[in-house]
Parts: sequence; C-alpha cells; structure tokens
Amino acid sequence: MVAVARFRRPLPANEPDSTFAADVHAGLTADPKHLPPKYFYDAGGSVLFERITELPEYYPTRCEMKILRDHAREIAALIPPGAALVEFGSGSSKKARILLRAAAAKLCCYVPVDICGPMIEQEAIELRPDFPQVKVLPVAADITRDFSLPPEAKAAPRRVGFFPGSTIGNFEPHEAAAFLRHTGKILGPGARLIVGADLVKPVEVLNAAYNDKAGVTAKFNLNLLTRINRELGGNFNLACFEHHAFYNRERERIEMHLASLKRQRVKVMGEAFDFRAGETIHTENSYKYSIESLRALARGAGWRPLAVWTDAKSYFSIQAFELTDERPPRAAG
Ligand code: AVI
Repeated sequence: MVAVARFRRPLPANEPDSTFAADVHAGLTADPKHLPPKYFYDAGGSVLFERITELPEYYPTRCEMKILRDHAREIAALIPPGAALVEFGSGSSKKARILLRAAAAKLCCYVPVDICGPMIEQEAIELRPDFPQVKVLPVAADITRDFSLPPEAKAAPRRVGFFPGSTIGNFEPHEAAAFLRHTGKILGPGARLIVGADLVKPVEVLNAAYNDKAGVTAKFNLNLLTRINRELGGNFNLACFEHHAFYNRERERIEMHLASLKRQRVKVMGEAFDFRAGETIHTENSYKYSIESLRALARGAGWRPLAVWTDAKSYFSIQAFELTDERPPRAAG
C-alpha cells in the first residue's frame, strides 16, 4: 500500500489522464487562468494535505474532531436504529471512527464511499476488527456522480449521510447545492445528513490558516505544477511562481492562486502558455459558511435543519439535516 492510501483525498480526481489534460488545457487557456482543486491530491499532494491538517494555523481539522468527540453521543442520537451510515469521500475514515464508536450498536452497516478503491478496501480491513458488530461495505465511486449503495444499505430502514471536512466549501455554491440534492437522491426517503463546514471568522485567522509559517500550504499549491510537469510533460519552473492565499470578504471564501513572478512562457503537452508578471492561476476556493447560510443552501436542496454543533470559538460547525418529503400530496378520494 502506497503512502497516499492512508490519507484523505477530499475531492474525486481519479479520472482518466485525458480529463486532467483537458482540464489543464481549458484552465490555462481561460482568462483568468484557473485549475480545478481536485488535482491537488496526487500521492505527494495527499501527504502535504495531511501535514496541513496538523499545522498550528490550520484549525478546521482539530475543531471538527473536537466537535465530533464532544458531541458524539448527541450526533449518534440522531442516527435512527438499524440505519446505514454512508460517508461521502471517506478517505481514512478517521472522523467516522468517532461516530462508529458512539453509534455502532444501532448501525446496520457503514458504507465508506471514495473514488480510491484500494484505499477504502484497506481502511475497511482495519475497521472491521474494531467494530465487529457493524458491516463495513466500501463502495469505490465518484461521490459527485450517481452510484449504487450495497443491498444491505438499501434495505436498511433509513440511511444517514456523513460529509465531514468542509469539503463542501471547495465546491462553488451552485455545485454544493447540486451535491446536497444528489446526496438526497442517493440516500432516499427519510434520510439524514451530517455535514462539517468551516465558518466565517476573523480574517486574520483565515489568512493565517492558508499562509502557514512552515510553508506547507505553499508547497501543496505549487505541487499542482509539479504534477502537471510530471504527468503532462510541462516545464513549469516552480521558482518562478508564488503561493498567494487571501480571504475574499465579498464572496466569503479563501482564494488560492499561483502567481507568476515574471513574464514567462511555459509549455505543457507541447503547447505554449504565456504569463504576464503577476498573472495568477486560480487554484482553489474554500467557501466559509455561516450556520444560517449553510442552512439556506441545504433547505434549497431539499434538506430540513435538525441540529448544529460548534466549537467554543464558533470556528467550525457540524450540522444535521433531514430530507424533506418532496413527493406531491396525494389527491383526496
Ligand atoms: C479539503 N479542504 C476542505 C481544504 C480547505 O481548507 O479548503 C483544502 C485546503 N486548501 C488549503 N489548505 C487546505
């Protein structure tokens, strides 16, 4: 098992190379230039992301773990007896373990869903002896596309989705709404959903989290160029690009960019791409929600708010929702 197998890759990216090539071509010919954040998570990027989660400035992972630990029983109480727990983009299942400890006795099964099949198979092997009463049924799938749940999960009286990590913040708001609607379709009638989302907070805290002193986030961002060089025959000189991350107050999001330090021409797949001095490639948005704005998004996608938990500083939130019954009322008689 390679090192990446231990780590979480938050957004699906394990697509054929042609998609990567096409996305890079489209992003570098666009104005302004941009690249999809899902391509951060190759083996090296996944290791760097894991290091980010341990940085003193990067509060989200620590806050979310603490909320989960502090409120595990209350969160577990929202899981109906006999339910199937379905985690979207499960990776290492580190956070699900906290829920499993609190809810194992009443779960029929745990379904980790992730695009990286070998990783979740390995995680399943490690989870089974720790939770012998829960069937662990991994599904290798792109969480943003249609996939089928295992028969045991379909047969369960209800399904509960789990989407931690504020991965929802890396979607554009319209994509986040579409994703929430899609989870409702996958989970079916009576479903509940537990979502972890980073919250709006003082700008200095946000900027520090994405501009760590050790420079790990900068390496993570620049690794995208290394990946293009390796996989698409690019010749980006990493010394000629700089990591920029800042909070955009108007759009309530951290933006990450790679800024060209000079006027330069870069070749990728044999094609030339010109950069002005200071021109950037926009590589990631990380939207920050308020409790209310996430609720509004979820309501619009067919989910009714049930409960919310935050840490002492209200830096991070975990919210629970229930699928609303959208079937048209039956005509009387
Ligand atoms: C995975 N995702 C929630 C992280 C975030 O905070 O948006 C990715 C990340 N980008 C830079 N640091 C961490």
